[in-house]
Amino acid sequence: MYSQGLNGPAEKGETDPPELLEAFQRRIDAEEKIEPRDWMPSGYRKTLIRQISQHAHSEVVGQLPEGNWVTRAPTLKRKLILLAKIQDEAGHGLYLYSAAETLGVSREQMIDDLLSGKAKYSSIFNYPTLNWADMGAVGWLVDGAAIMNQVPLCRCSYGPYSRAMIRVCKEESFHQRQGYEIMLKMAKGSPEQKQMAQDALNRFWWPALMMFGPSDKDSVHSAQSMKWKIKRFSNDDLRQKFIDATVPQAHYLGLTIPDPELKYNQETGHWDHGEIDWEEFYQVIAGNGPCNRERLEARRKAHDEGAWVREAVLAYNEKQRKQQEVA
Ligand code: BYC
Repeated sequence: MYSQGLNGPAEKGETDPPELLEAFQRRIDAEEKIEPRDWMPSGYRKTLIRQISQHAHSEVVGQLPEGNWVTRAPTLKRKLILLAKIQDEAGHGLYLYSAAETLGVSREQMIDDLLSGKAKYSSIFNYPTLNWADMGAVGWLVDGAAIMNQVPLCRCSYGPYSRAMIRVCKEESFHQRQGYEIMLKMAKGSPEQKQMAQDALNRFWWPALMMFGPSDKDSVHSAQSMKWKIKRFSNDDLRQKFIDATVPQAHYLGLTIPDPELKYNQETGHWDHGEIDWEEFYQVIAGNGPCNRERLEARRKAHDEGAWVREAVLAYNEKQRKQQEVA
């Protein structure tokens, strides 16, 4: 979407006045926040629109794998917790669309790009949620990976994005804990429940690692985004931090990470891991994952069925405006 042509001269800042570019970089280096009305390079604006809108879409599409379990949650309490979590994701989408709008893109445009299949959203949400333990694995691993990626975004150089991320991260932290608590219950439950937890871990481990994006050598945007302090860490560094934090949690659950090459490296103090299947990752982000079509279909259906609500809101606003004119 917006990134198409991101490598053209305008996007690299080559058409922006050099003195403005230098002054902008000085502000970034001095850790000043960039606000919507400030001058910014065209590539900075495009990168943020791309990343923030992808992030917003991920929050919205991310409700779907969990929505699958609302009617099947094992108890009323679990159902309420799950509903609250899903509602939080909708709220995150709202903050993020609002943050992207401050950059001059309309919400309609962003949503059109999602529904037409032009815009990306996180690869993880194209995997199915097959058993109740998947709700645990999603909270523990998916929200866990999201926190690892998003805590540094609280220090992103763009003010509205960084401020939105503070609240998002607080809520993600609750989501991660509720997921781990489900895993704990299942892993310490009956042999069948433990097997369900292991099965969920087996299916979500590698896709969770892919959430951090391609390896550093293949990440097209990282270098520039780090220079602009949109990103603070590389994809591989965040992935490694996530693995180092998560492996002991899996051990505590008594579960096995599905990576035979996973090994603690005494010299580096990190867990070395096996090769990620990048072919699978690129297939999923190209639209060919197990649930890509289903997810977009569900979003299109929701959008169509919500048309009357949007029309009613506009009609109400128009009525209010007319009444104020008369008064
Ligand atoms: N999935 O140069 P790179 C959540 C794309 S929601 C799909 O490294 P960048 C939650 C990338 O966009 C979690 N696409 O890019 C919600 C680029 O394509 P384009 C969402 C991916 O931007 C509900 C290309 O690959 N979090 O937490 O520097 C329930 C090259 O990549 C993915 C965010 O969105 C992927 N996994 O780095 C539970 C966080 N990875 O645009 C939880 C904000 C890469 O050139 N985003 N691509 O066509 C980011 O931090 C960065 O955008 C990324 C990628 C680290 C994801």
